[in-house]
Amino acid sequence: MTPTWIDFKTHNDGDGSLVAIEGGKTIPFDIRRVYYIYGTEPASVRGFHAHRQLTQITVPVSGACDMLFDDGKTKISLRLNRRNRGLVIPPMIWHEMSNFSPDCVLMVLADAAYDEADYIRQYADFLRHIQSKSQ
Ligand code: T46
Repeated sequence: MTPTWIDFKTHNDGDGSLVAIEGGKTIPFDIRRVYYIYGTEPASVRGFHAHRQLTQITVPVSGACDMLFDDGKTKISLRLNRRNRGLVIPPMIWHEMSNFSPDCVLMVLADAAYDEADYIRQYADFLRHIQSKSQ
């Protein structure tokens, strides 16, 4: 499993920095939804699910956190800590976020509206789906 990172162009003009993200251009899909996670504690752990269809890109616009990626065969831990770099979360990747810095604000760009039916929230169900696809 090789995670996909997207590096965004940073415009520095001496009075700060600006990063622009355009759907279908900077990132490979039209943005249908944006949400962000903040106010986490260092011990907070979130996620614990996979999506059936949804593709998302996470950008730590402040601070940092870890993201565990699990494709049912391999688990890798990734550190999100660059404000100008996004991590693609493709469908059918079990993911968990942890080790949040106190200032972490994790922005997420998604290619579809919120749909609870798209979530697989039980790990055993996730493994069953992976196994049924590989047969
Ligand atoms: C994901 C990771 C990275 C909504 O009402 N609308 C929304 O668009 C979202 C994303 C969530 N919610 C509600 C559903 C729950 O009642 O917000 C509550 C918290 O959601 P959840 O427990 O799924 O949050 P996380 O941090 O575990 O996961 C979130 C996203 O839900 C998920 O798609 O991939 O961030």
